[in-house]
Amino acid sequence: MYTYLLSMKTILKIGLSLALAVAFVIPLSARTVDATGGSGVKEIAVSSRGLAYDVSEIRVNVGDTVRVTYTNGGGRHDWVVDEFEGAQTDVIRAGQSQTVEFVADRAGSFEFYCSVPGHRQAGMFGKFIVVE
Ligand SMILES: [Cu+2]
Repeated sequence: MYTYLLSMKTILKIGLSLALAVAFVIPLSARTVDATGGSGVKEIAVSSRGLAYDVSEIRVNVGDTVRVTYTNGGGRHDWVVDEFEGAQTDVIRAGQSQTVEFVADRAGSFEFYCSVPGHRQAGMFGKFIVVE
């Protein structure tokens, strides 16, 4: 019985450790935003913490009007996709957000990134995929 209780305690400890690990990992792991369903303007929220966006991949349909609101969680950053006119925020400060709107007028796999020197190289980028 004593051994059983001990092992239950150990199991609970391991469980708690795992739960904590998951709690720490989830907010840091970036998500995919699939906006290929539905119609109308595709509203997409992107934020960042440190040198990482909270979104690793955005998917829209060719011809979609895309409205990206970027919220800066710390530091000085922007959000840019070179291939689409208007897909660029200003470099904004911590706590600020800015919305840009553009038309995803060609299909392909592109990259969104932060244009502050060194940030893209440090991992501040993601995929912007326009589906035919
Ligand atoms: Cu940056």
